[in-house]
Amino acid sequence: MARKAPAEDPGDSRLRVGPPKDHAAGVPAVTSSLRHAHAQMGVRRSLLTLLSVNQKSGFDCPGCAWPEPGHRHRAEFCENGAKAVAEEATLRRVGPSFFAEHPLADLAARSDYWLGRQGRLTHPMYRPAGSDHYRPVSWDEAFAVVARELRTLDSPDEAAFYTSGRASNEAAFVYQLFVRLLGTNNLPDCSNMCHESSGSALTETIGIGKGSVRLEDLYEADLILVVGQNPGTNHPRMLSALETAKDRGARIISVNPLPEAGLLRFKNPQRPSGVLGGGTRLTDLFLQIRLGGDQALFQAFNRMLLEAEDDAPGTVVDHDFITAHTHGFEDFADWARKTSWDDVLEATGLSAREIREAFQEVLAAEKIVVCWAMGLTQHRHSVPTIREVVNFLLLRGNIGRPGAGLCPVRGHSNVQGDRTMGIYEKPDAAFLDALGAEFGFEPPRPHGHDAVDTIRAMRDGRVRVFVALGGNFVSAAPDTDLTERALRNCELTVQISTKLNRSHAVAGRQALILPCLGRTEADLRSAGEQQVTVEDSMGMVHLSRGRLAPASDSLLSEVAIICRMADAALVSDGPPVPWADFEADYDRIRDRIARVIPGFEDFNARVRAPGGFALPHPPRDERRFPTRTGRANFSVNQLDVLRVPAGRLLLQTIRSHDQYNTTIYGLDDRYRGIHQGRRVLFVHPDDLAAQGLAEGEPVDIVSEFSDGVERRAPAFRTVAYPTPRGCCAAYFPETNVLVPLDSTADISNTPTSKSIVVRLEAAR
Ligand SMILES: Nc1nc2c(c(=O)[nH]1)N[C@H]1C(S)=C(S)[C@@H](COP(=O)(O)OP(=O)(O)OC[C@H]3O[C@@H](n4cnc5c(=O)[nH]c(N)nc54)[C@H](O)[C@@H]3O)O[C@H]1N2
Ligand SMILES: Nc1nc2c(c(=O)[nH]1)N[C@H]1C(S)=C(S)[C@@H](COP(=O)(O)OP(=O)(O)OC[C@H]3O[C@@H](n4cnc5c(=O)[nH]c(N)nc54)[C@H](O)[C@@H]3O)O[C@H]1N2
Ligand SMILES: [Mo]
Repeated sequence: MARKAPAEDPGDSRLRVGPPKDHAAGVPAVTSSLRHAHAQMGVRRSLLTLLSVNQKSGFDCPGCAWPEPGHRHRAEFCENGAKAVAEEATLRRVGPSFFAEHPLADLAARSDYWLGRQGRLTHPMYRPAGSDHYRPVSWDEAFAVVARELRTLDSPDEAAFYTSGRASNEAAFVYQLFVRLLGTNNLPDCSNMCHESSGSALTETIGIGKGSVRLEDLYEADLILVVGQNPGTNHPRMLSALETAKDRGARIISVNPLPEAGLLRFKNPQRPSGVLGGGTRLTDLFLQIRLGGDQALFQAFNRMLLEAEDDAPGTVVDHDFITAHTHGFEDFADWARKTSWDDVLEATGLSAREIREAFQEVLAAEKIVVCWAMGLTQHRHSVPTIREVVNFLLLRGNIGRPGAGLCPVRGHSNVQGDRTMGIYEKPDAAFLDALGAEFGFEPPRPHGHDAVDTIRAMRDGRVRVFVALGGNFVSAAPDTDLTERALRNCELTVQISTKLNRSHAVAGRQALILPCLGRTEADLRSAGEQQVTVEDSMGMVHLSRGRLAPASDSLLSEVAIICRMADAALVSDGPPVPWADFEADYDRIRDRIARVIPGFEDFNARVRAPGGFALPHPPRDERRFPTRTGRANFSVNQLDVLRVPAGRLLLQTIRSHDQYNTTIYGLDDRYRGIHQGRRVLFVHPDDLAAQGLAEGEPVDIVSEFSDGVERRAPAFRTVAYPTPRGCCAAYFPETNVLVPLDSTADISNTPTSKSIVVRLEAAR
């Protein structure tokens, strides 16, 4: 399968490649964010908008899920948060005349960058079967189309309802309620492609699929491992937290195939030393690991910890904790002692000296936090890798005490909250029982489809209606060509969106675009101005209130769209749900959440306290582990060493500094030295030489998988880069075409977007 590069994509003459940077942020970040904001919003609107990001009475930054510190700076936003805000608060508009001018085929040929730049969607639009254009429809007509198509299905399981992690708690709660009243658990979400491996591993081992630290724990840690994460770009506010931790004496080890700028050194523009001086050196030790080598690294640490304990009994391992709170230690320890050094060195690509040096840091630290993101979650063996991180922390009692713990750093600003609200294809019985009791119905029990299974089901005609609450499914999902065919095979696709994207262009036989308010906008309902709530990466729940005038008078809030859709689509003899009341006053929704979901008791009152409230986390709060054994579970994990055939490379697909997932803000990746181009492939210079390629030579990237299908991403320019031998990197979503649908992580079923076997061919 070959796929043409979109016409206005670069990979062309304008691309410039310079040396990568060794530090993040500082003054260039401030100027870059202001330039971007001014271009989208104008100067006055920029200042008003940016000053209310993450303030106690303002809106939650739609950027990432990093928590806000208790005491906030005047401007608690970062360069990339500012870009996320500008992207939504843009003054550009995509209205009916735009759709009259551009047939679907034209839109489908455009790049994500071009589509995103067209602006905010203003009107509900409908593409009737057989038409090559969207035309405006009324909201009532739109909901009637959804109702009609849902009713013609043979089973509610022929519909799937995707959620991207920006949806508020209130929207997510009414959405899953609607879907379950309809009779299915087909609730795939972006988590399936993101932190699902973390959720799977943590639920099994500690009993809750969420991280166990608060911001204060980072400040108090002796040692922080930042593994498989690029915070300088994706969680810039985390750099301030790491800086504070450093001020208080923490050591930091970064584990990453790439020397990411933000990890090495940080110039905080909110400090004089960050503006004028050299900033703070963040990383004390950088382990340049091979892709997928982390399981081996943590197994090696675990073996060394056990051996150090043998040498000096009672000094290394926390026996009291292990005895009182854990299960499976003996089996784990027997297995860990057998870890093969040869395998460790091969899998990690590190030297024994580097591993020993890191281990000295580990041994010297009483309180350890491990942070991670997509570098750990998007491999075949991601779940065992994260289990091994849990083993590592359990050994020394580093879970459930201050300054220590597990810190999976979430992506979308409310992805964690959406899961808490029941956006999950495998809901547990207790949740369904509570939901059914509250609303007087019997929720469906069989598990539904996750993201990958939804694509298979659409491809095979088993799912015929696809509804998306936000996101850009077609570009975010793996195996782009197959996913496009799957979506086009649907009878109806419905996108609830703020901005134009590829998922509007690659549509079912009928398609709807339902434009909604964004976080930054005032949400005026009949009971007055509404606020929504979100949960950050550390389980803090707080309010978010938009201030800006909506992008168009025709927009509805996500909550209103879902309530009206439910009201239109559900049969009238079902249990009575006051959809109109929910839509009028979100407090009514929160009252129900309070009765269904543990930890939300007295929700409306508590969330109005300054800063919101913390959800309970039994392992963190009381060292209670609600697992099947009632204890924290050590696990035994077969070591997976990713071996690649001769002449092949392992490709990871990553974010540039100028994108938010499938939203492309611009064509630069400043920290990695890339300007005005995205079709670049970062390769070790020796691998380039071994392949007989010159730096800068255009190549096709061809992925090889056991299904025998040849997947090709054409015309990438090679960049000699400090990545480990045998490992290369390129940006997503351009490379999603290479990720085979059936190449997923064991257990979590997450696409293996960080380890794809590829060969390079001189471009045709
Ligand atoms: N500005 C901005 N912010 C964002 C996003 C965005 O696109 N733009 N996306 C949001 C979302 S949804 C998410 S999930 C997060 C993503 O945040 P990240 O996970 O930081 O994002 P990626 O670009 O996928 O970077 C993965 C990092 O892991 C490293 N890595 C890859 N494979 C391995 C491995 O096998 N081992 C180790 N140790 N490291 C590895 C890569 O070199 C890279 O540094 O960011 C969120 N925040
Ligand atoms: N190859 C590869 N693929 C990946 C990844 C990778 O690292 N490599 N990362 C994966 C990860 S971690 C994730 S989370 C997914 C992301 O997958 P998604 O969440 O599906 O994708 P986004 O690009 O974040 O979605 C952007 C769109 O969301 C809409 N939007 C923005 N704000 C709002 C809002 O407030 N409300 C509504 N209703 N719509 C809104 C806009 O229309 C915008 O175009 O991609 C995954 N795909
Ligand atoms: Mo994500």
